[in-house]
Amino acid sequence: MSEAGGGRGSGSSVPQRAPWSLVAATAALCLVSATSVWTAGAAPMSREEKQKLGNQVLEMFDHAYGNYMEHAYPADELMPLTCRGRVRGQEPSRGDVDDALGKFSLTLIDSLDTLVVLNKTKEFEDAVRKVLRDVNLDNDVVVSVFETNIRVLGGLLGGHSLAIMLKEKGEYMQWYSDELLQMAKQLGYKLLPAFNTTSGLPYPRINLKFGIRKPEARTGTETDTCTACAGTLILEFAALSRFTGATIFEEYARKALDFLWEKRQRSSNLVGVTINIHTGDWVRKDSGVGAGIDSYYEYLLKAYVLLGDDSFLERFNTHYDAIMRYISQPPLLLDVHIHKPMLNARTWMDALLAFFPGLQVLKGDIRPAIETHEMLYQVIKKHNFLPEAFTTDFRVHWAQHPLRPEFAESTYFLYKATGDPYYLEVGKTLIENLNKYARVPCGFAAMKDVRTGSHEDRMDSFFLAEMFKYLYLLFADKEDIIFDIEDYIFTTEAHLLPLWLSTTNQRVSKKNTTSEYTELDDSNFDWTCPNTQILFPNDPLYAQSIREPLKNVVDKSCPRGIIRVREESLRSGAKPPLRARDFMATNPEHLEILKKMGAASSIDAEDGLRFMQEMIELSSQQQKEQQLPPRAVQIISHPFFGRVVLTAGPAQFGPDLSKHKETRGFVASSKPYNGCSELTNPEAVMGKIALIQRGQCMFAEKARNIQNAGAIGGIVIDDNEGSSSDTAPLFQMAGDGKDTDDIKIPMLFLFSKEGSIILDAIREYEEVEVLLSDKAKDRDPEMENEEQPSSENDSQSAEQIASRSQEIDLVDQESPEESSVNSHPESLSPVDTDSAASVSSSEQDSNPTENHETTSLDGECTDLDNQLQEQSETEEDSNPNVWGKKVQPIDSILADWNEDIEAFEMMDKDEL
Ligand code: DMJ
Repeated sequence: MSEAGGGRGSGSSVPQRAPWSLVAATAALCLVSATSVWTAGAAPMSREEKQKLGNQVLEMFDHAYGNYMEHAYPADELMPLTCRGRVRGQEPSRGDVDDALGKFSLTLIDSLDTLVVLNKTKEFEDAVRKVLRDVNLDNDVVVSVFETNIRVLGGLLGGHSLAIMLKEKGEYMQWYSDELLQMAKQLGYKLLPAFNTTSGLPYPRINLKFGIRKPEARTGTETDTCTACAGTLILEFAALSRFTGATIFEEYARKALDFLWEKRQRSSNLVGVTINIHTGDWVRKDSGVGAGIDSYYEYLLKAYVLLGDDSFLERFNTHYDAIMRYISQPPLLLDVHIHKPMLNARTWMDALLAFFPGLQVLKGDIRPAIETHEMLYQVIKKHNFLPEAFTTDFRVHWAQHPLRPEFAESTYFLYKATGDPYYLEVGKTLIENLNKYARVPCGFAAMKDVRTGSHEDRMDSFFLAEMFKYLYLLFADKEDIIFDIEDYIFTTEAHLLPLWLSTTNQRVSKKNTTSEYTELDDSNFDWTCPNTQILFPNDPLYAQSIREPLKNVVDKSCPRGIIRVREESLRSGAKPPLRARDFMATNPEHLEILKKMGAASSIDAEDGLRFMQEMIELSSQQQKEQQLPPRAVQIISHPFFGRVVLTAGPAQFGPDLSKHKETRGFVASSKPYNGCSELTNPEAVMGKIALIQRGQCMFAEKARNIQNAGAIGGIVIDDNEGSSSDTAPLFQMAGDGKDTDDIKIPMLFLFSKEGSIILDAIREYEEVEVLLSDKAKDRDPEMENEEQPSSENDSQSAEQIASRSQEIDLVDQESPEESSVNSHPESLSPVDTDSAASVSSSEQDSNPTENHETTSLDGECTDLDNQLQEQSETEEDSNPNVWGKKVQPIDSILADWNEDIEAFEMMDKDEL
């Protein structure tokens, strides 16, 4: 029997759908009205093809979920390269990202409702039984309140929502008595102590066993949280209240939202990225729709849809008006300052904002959704995945990609809104890329670097919670799903909550603050629903006509200024503002302009702020440009067939792999293993790629010794046991201070964990062939067809390798105590793993300093673009880098801009 108070017990009938008010209803109409319309731009996709793609999604899900259950469960996540579970405390810490792991079988809980959506009802029933039998929510672990809410509380509630739906259908889950709901309630009470602040904003972390205050809790000293962290609770907390009748959850989540609303910057109606949970002061005053803020906006609109409370819609509309006014620069969405919203705060966008077109569809604002989605798709086509961050001229800024689902989510919603088969083709590309580049024998691995195609030993739970749901639903017809998806709303983690909750247990008082909202200019909503009902049936080419002018936006983009250029002032003949890239410390005119920037008019002040930002960004870019990008070691022999790609550090000597053809060969261990003297086994390494252990002599010396023995390349493997590119910054191997022109073979560096994958493969398969390159090459389908092992066998092999990797004990290997990074004589310098400032050859095509082809959105560069480009090129040519000289004279000016500088610096450190 459920302890759930006034909530809906199992077996009770599903209440009638709530009569939600106009906008939510029209938003829903946006989703359903156009699905049958075909626009002539893309050829329609046949039912057979859609089914085929749907089945492919099912097979991919089985591969991910099956490997998690077989090799990782009950751990929180699967490590798909080493084919084992990620258990917190047993792996090197990855920092904040580990705060999602609470030793509560995260991936299983996050996958529950996906199983039902994918029609795997039997598996769902088994999974629920496992959760009830195995999951413990009382662990002494400090977890993120935000992640625990969206993934675990949301996962349990989504599971409960579909469990009661199935039970009512009368076939499955007949034994179910709200047990998942009881777990959710238990978890809800565990999270409540986090709200014990004067502001009502939650602490960012909590100890599941000890809460916040107790000394054993090891948390509770934090002062800041992100806006999304405090503002993404209402759906789960209100659902928990309404399911159970315990109003406290909804009350706490509402209080946090009310506080954020009060603290919005009143003149711009924007919110910052981080806020002090005690004082309510904005800690970071930059504002966008991506990392740190994203789901705050999402939950305002969805809280209105789920709870039918007008105040949420009014708040959302007020913020949306500000977003469209300041942040939206179609097709881009660029962060600005909350107190100076005409001033961009960044020159790059993060991958999390890819959810925004989907939210715009729910709002009914289709045009900008189509534009931003198209821009994102072109970035994806260039790099196969959306890099974690990319610049306004579409170069990679942060190169990793943890298989995020936001773009698939927006693709699904845009297809629902437009019915344009183009979006089915987009989904097909996503499926192909996942299988081609991320699929490994034991699951799907995150991309460590989209430029090299290298992997990270990581498969986040949101990949199962969201990616497969959205991809499956994209290709599914109504009859392919066993319930009506329109009766549910998706949380930010794509968990499903029933819309009938809007009329159930409405005991929490609503705040009537209508007078606080700003009068909105109706013209901002010209494109909102219900207009789409008229637009699409009348003009089936609507979506295509919006995409058309953007078709070359990424490939042939003009170099963009770092900040919005005041075009009027240029066109009117006024002197363009001084840009950081043009600054010369020796030019008195420039120094005079700088002095003026500190005071004077608001235009001068704006120029000064922009200048400071550019200086900081350019100087960090300069540092990055001196670094070589990471390289890839791709295992191409059976059973890997190119599917495992390891991130490798480059060498400052030997051939540059981005300019030379890749080196392909079988691997062999050198003797002595450290490669520090003439090899005693030249016959073994002759014509092969030699494996050498790091330490005891210079990298260049190792290279010469294996080269003399006839090796065609070398891989240096770190001797620090357990080191991994997941947790340590990659570096490039420096020379020995002498002339290294005699070294003609390529050398790459692998950390110990990546190296052990190769060493274990040798033990298992003897003959292991690899490719050393700047970027992973396409897998060879012919090779795979020659011998097609089942994924089960592959997983088994990978698992065996993983288990044996603990036992490696090679000749000449130092004990871990003897070896330490500091004891190494080799000189090291960091490799740029997170930025594309140093780009691979394919990236250089879009590098403004290298690509002189300039094209605007519709194919031609404007005079303005050319003017700026010419100006910067001329001065750059005549003024080689003298950045050391440039930085000094502006120190005094910097003092005047302290607050903004701090904000910029923090932005640079920002992590998603
Ligand atoms: C998910 O956990 C959620 O979508 C969240 O809102 C932010 N992004 C991750 C996946 O990228």
